[in-house]
Amino acid sequence: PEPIRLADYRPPVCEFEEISLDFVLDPDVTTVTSRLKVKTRSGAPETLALDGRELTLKSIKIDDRPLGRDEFQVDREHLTLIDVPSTCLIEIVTTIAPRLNSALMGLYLSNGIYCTQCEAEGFRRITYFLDRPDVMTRYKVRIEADLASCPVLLSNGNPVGGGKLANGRHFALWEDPFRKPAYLFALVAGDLACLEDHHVTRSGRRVALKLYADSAAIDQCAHAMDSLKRSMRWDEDAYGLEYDLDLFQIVGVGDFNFGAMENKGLNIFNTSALLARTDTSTDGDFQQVERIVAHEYFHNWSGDRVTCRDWFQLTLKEGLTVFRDQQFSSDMHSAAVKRIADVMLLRETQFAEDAGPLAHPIRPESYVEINNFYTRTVYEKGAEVVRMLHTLLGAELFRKGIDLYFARHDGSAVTCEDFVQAMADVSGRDLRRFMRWYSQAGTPEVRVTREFDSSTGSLTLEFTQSTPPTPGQQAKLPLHIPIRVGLVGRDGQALPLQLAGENAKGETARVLELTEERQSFTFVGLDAAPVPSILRGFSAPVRLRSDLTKDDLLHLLKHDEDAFNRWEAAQSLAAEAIVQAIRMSPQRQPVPDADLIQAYSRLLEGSIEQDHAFVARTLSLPGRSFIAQQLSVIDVDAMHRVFKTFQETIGRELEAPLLAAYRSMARIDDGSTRTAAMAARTLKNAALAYLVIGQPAKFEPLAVSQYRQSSMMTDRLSALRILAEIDGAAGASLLEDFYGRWQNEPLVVNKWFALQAGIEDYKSPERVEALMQHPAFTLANPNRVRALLGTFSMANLIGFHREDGAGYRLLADKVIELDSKNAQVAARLLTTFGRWRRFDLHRQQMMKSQLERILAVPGLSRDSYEIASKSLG
Ligand code: B3K
Ligand code: ZN
Repeated sequence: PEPIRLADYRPPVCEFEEISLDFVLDPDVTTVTSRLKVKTRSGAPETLALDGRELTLKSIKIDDRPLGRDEFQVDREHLTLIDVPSTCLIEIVTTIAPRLNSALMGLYLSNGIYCTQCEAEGFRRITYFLDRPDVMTRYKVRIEADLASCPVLLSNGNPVGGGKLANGRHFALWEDPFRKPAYLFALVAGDLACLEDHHVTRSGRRVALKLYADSAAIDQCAHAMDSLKRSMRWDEDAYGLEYDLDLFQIVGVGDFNFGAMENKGLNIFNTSALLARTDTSTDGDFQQVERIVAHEYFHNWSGDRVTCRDWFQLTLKEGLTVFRDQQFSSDMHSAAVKRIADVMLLRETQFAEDAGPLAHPIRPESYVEINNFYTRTVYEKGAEVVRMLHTLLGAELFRKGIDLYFARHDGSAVTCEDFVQAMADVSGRDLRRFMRWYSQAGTPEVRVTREFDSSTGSLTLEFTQSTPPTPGQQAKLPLHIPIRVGLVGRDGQALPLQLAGENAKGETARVLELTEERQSFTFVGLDAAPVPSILRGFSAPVRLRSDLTKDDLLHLLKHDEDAFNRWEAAQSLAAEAIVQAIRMSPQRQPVPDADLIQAYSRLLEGSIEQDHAFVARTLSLPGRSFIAQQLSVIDVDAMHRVFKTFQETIGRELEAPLLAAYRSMARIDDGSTRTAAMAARTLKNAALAYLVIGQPAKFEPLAVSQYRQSSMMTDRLSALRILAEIDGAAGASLLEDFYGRWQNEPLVVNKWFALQAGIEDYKSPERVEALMQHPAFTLANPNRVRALLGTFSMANLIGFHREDGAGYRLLADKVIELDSKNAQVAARLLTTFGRWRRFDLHRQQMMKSQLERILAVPGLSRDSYEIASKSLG
């Protein structure tokens, strides 16, 4: 397959002023009639190549005249019409088979519910069309289906009619007044229950809110509804953006490739991103639902009203919308904890992506399959790039920039340049160098050293930046990097920051701007050498190497007014100790050093922090992937040993404060999902895990009683996970108990699969193999596949990477089996193999040969081909 290139972008040859779509729904033969009002851009007749895949063409008419066989051509991907008049009406009739659609793109069936997924290129599986985001059209839709099996018929926009037909059929008419690209089209039909509410906008308009789900799940929709109402209010308050239709609908379906989709006025959600109830969902699920509901809602402006010119610009809508949902969550809960969670995710996943064979800039320059580019880089690094603009301009100018962006481009399909230009125009700043963030891949490394001159009372910070080469990009240029800094005095005070040559302003935090390879900044007016606090709030997505000593870090952990950097200090201390222990293992018993343990103990005693989720985060060891990135060769066995010993030691040595924290958090926890109660549970369960790992025999009963007594999924699952991990007496029987209780709740069954797939031991390949034989396992449901195979391959280091290659074979077998059914999910699973060069030669060889085996599969999808070939390249 040939790559598609950004440089080859050409505007479409024609516009569609309007489309009317008529669906006659049937599982095996759905008839789609499309009427397109065409206007060529040249004003002259043009040849028109419409996109289409797996469609059965029934007839074509232009201005009511049926076309003869020699007036069009059809191949696997296009319907080409020759000499289309400059204005005309094209009518195309096709049929499709939703029941057979296992790719879950286009129109498919999920548990008897018809639903659509059109982003990125699913609309072409519904009808022939110019399926590209810069073709925006007004939609009129008619849906006809069986009344009994499909009482609910939905599409975008407003309902404008409907009624009963003969033979137990009925129909509905929908019209969307907003022009939109085809990827935002949606249709849903089925037997769905509805939860209704409403929102009154700031300007006083009443918007009806409807959430649809299976009747068995409708009692799990209240949290999503509440999240939606808060999102609508927040977007009005924070950005002055109001919803623009009288109706907003969300539908949850069980089979979905992604989290959710922002179709205009009719979002379609994976049930895993919509349903939440405290007995079936964890606190993490509650936060995830809130975040995704907000994200999709925010897309109504950043995505739907202003969309992308082409798919290379994907980060234009995704980076901005992720940034907006981060701000929202940060306002709803603890800002520090939210930032920490986001940075952890970025470093563990995006940094790894940026350091591997699949590295790409947030705006890629070419792709084989666009679905492979819904990545951590486009989303999360993209959000960091927007955040840097916010940091460089400040909140006020940033908001002005957003206002200008929406005012200028409302109703159109634009590029990343258009976004940055709005920011440049409101601020008068030169952002040309900043644009390199859009084209340059790889994680920049920023080094900083310091020199204190006691004779002049000045501290000089010397920065250098460099970005390592990535595939296809050897040489890198310097970037525009905002570095937020502060100085912490010897007594723990925040010192005023005065740069040489400036007047004193008294501020204790400020942003330094790196634009060159090497730059230094001198702070004056200092009595004694302070400890610099650099990259506060993680003000840029870079790897920071500083010359801070262990004492400096302990000082920051105690005193830094920036909560993120307090956490970061603890992480650095732990990471350093872990990496050292891995390097010397197995000759010596790895132990965390006494200072770290003492710092943890101080934190637990609660004298420093009142935010319990922050304490839990700060007490947690860094993620496996973050540590792995610091090793030249990933030694999974040594990593496992070291992490385990560290946890055991902390659990044993801090028994008393951990137990005290456990008890006091249990008292604060009122079983609600208020931020404070969730925070208490986070710390409670972190303490429980340490205690049980530290002394399994002694604390197993505590975990068992938590499992038995709590009615909250968060508590149950935490206890069960730790019990299964220590493999004691209770684990196996409680796993059975858990399944017995929840076997009819698909989302809970996913947790049951994921929990077992994630137990790190050497028996896991066999355990996962056996779980695949379980009657509840199916390759047809992406959530289940991700729960079992995704967790096993991404989160079970020693099991997946077992020396005999059993884990690799298992994954490759399933990727191959899945590829012909659902290539998107197969390709996603395959990305783990992309890390093969990071392991020892023996494992490299084994992973590489699985990649080669996959690549040799006849008829392999474009999706998997691209990932496998780039991974080997
Ligand atoms: N825009 C969708 C992603 C669709 C994925 C297509 N492969 C969800 C989101 O980011 O909001
Ligand atoms: Zn999005």
